[in-house]
Amino acid sequence: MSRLTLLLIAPIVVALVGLSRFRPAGASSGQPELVLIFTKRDVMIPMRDGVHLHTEIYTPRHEDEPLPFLITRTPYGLDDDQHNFTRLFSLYGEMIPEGYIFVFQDIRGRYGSEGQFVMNRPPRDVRDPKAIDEATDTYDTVDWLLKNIPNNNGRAGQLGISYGGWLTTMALLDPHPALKAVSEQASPADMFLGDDFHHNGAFRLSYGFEYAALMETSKTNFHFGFSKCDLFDWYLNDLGPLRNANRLYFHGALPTWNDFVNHPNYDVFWQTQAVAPYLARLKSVTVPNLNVAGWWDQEDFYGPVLIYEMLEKKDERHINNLVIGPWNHGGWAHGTGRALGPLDFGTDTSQYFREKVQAPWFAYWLKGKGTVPFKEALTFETGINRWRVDERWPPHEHVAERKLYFRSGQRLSFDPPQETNSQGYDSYISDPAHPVPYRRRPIGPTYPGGEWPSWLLQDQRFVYLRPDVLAWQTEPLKDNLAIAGDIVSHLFASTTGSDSDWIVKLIDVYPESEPQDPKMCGYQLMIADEVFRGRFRTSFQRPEPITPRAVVSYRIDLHTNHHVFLKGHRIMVQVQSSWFPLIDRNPQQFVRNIFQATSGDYKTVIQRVYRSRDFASYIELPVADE
Ligand code: PG9
Repeated sequence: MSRLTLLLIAPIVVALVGLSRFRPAGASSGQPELVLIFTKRDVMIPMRDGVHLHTEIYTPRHEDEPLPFLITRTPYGLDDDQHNFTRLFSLYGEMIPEGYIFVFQDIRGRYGSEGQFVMNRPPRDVRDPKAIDEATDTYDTVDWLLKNIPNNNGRAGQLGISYGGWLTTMALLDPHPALKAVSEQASPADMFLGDDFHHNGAFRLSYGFEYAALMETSKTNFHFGFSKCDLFDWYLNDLGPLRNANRLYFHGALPTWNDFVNHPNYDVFWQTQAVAPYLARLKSVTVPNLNVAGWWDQEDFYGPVLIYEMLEKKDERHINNLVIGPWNHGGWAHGTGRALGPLDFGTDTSQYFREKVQAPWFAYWLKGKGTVPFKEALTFETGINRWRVDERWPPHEHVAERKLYFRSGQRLSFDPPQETNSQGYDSYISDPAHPVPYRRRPIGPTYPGGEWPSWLLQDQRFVYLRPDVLAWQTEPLKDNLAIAGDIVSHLFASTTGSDSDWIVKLIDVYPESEPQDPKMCGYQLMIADEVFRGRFRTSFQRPEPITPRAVVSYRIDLHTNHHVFLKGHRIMVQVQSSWFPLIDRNPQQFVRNIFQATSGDYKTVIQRVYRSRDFASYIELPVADE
């Protein structure tokens, strides 16, 4: 088959299939064209400890020149169609014409592979020659491929999204010399501080519960059977306090849920699983790595940015690069990326990434073709909707930190407040029996599908003016206001309880008149958001009660961003103390372990957010020259 035919067929293949993890099994047709392009081998590759991993290897039929391997490792199954070809090809349509030996592998203990699955298996003790981890499994796989698959060019690349991204990051800790390029995409980096399972110590209830059930009920994906359609209601009333999860539903059978219960603080368990210490030990970056993240990633935004930053410190060759686009979790890998939620970006962002960034990037490093597609950091500037390249991220030149203060009368201003402490605060009652929903009800299951993938873009008017959600906003902006870099919120707050959650949301408020796009009229679009669990304000290892009524200062990282608040828009900040059931309810009185709290431990409290001269709450914005 000629390269021209491949070029014509590959896009059809992409159109035929969807993203397998989010699609109900059997919902898509097969991929007959792939059978014409590839021959398939199904093998069990032996690892150093004797465990065999199920692997599918696809070699282009009509290629004479030696080709590199492109490896995807996954815990979610290869999802073969009726021709026994994996539907994971849907992710790589733009790379098929270039010519690679595609390799797809079930990781240890999942689907067709032997061994035991361990959620985010911590890296091994390197002093133990018999020890295994995801890095050794990748190493052994590459080694076997080089020796057993003919006509390879001695190079391998690896890429993956989320769990697959994390597996890719793990491979970097001990890379096989033939591993010449990787792309970690939305890899979690720390499950206690910022990714799927907790944020700043606050437990991601719906995700943690449903994901533990998904992965550890059987060797294959499993969806927990909820008895209600509105999971807000289910988690509040059918589950109730977290201790009921094992008593009523899991019965101690899910290792990951038990780990949540037994490790409520940032102890050695979470620390040895976090990737930062291992990346810190690397002497230098030796394998080119394309880190990929999405501005509205509902699962893992913290991870890829942290991994980029950690590797950047030892990247003498400038081979550690960053792409952040206007995407949800994995959104760059499928569809055009022209729109997300209510937004139209005016350009096919995902298509652009796959065609003009990812494909040439691997072609360059694995086949020595063309040039690197961009230098250092490529980010999509939302609001104004354009790609920008920077020589570093966050950019330093032409960016100044400015403080946007909370003021009286629900205002936000760059001028600090002057009120005394006794006058300068806003207040609300936080009642754990009536938590604030994190997205519009009814709230469906996380997987499959539903509104989970785009909830971060929902109009925040659905909670605006609730008595337990405070809001402050600027006047309509006289000019565009661009931000590029790290946003931090500094909150001065008190509670009548002895523990508390603080959720901060930075919002772009559209004007009351949007004739071009009426659905956006007055829309409250979340640009950045985060939760902080008050008990961890001085240490994530050793939580401490909050002194009731004491004013406490919180620094809450709202992460990096690249956005333009357009002329006529307003900037808004909302603060609340629950975000349910995304985050479990804080009992609002200090208990040793929230996973063991009883119904009686949950208390209603009065919260104050200060905006006075001495306790001036503000958002630190990286304001950029346009
Ligand atoms: N966000 C998912 C995940 C990754 C790693 C551990 C746990 C969950 C995923 O999409 O793969």
